[in-house]
Amino acid sequence: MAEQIQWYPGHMAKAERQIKKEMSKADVVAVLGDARAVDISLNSDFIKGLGTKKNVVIYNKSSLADSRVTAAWKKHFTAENKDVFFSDCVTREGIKEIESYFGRIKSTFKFNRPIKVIVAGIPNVGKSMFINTLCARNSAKTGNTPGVTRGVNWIKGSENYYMLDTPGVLPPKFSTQEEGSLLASIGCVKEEILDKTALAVFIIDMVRKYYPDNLIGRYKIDLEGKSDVEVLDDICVKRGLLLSGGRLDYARGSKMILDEFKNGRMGKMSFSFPDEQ
Ligand SMILES: Nc1nc2c(ncn2[C@@H]2O[C@H](COP(=O)(O)OP(=O)(O)O)[C@@H](O)[C@H]2O)c(=O)[nH]1
Ligand SMILES: [Mg+2]
Repeated sequence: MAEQIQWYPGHMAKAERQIKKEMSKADVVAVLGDARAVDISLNSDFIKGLGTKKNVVIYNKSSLADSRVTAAWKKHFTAENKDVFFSDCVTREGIKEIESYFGRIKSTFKFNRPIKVIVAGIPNVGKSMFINTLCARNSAKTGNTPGVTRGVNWIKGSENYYMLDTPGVLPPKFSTQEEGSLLASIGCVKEEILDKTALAVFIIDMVRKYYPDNLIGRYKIDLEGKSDVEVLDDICVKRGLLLSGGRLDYARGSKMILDEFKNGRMGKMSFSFPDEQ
C-alpha cells in the first residue's frame, strides 16, 4: 500500500495501561486472534509482556477460515504442545472444548473459586462476542469496527470462571506492510483512517493469489491477463457501481469489497499458513 496506515491512536496506549492494571487481578489471559490470520493476528509484544502469567491462545471466527488450513495449524500446535484453540461464536464451533478447558485449568489453581479470565487481543477478533457466548448473556458490547469496547466489568460465566472484556490493542508497529494490510482487511483497523481503494486492490491481489475461484465465482468475472485494478473495474461494472457519465464508482466498489471480505462473503479463506513440515 502506498499510504502508511495509522494504527496506534492515543486511546490504544490508554487501553494498554488499563489492561495491564486489570491483568494483575486475572488468573488466566485468553488472547484472541483471527483464524484467518493465525500468528499475524496476535499482538506478540503484548504476549511477551505477560511474563509467567498463564495464557491460552484462541483463534476465533473459524467459520470464516479455510478448514484445511485450520486443520494444518491444529496439527502444528499439537506437535508444539501448545494450548491453542479455534472457535466460532456464530456456529459455536470449539466453544464447549474451551469451556471444559477452563474447568480443567481451574483445578490446577490452589484456591477454590472461579478463575478470572481476562480476554485480550487486537480489535474486532470477537472478544466481546466470545465473552457473550461463554457467559450466555449480552453484557459485552460488540460491533464490527475496532474500538467498541470500554470500561471494566467482570462477568460470571459458570461456576468455573469469570471473564473480563478489554479494548482491542494493536502492536505499535506491524512486522510488514502486508501484515498490516491483512489485519486492516479483516477489520482490525478503524475504517475511517484507511485508503479503501488501496485496500480493496490489496484484497483482490491476495484473494486471486490463494483463492482465485472465490473471486471468479462471487463476481462472475474473468481474471486472465488482468491487473488488480482492472479486476476492481470489472467488479464495479458487474455490480452496476457507476457514477454520472459512466465513470466507475471506486468509493462504493472498494467499500463493498472490504465489507464482503471482512464478513466472509467471498467464502472461507485463510491467509497465514504453517511452515511445511
Ligand atoms: N462469523 C463470525 N463473526 C464473529 C465472530 N465473533 C465475532 N464476530 C463478529 O465480529 C465483529 C466484532 O466482534 P466483537 O465481539 O465486537 O469484537 P471485539 O472488537 O474483539 O470485541 C462483530 O460484527 C461480530 O458479530 C465469530 O466467531 N464468527
Ligand atoms: Mg469488544
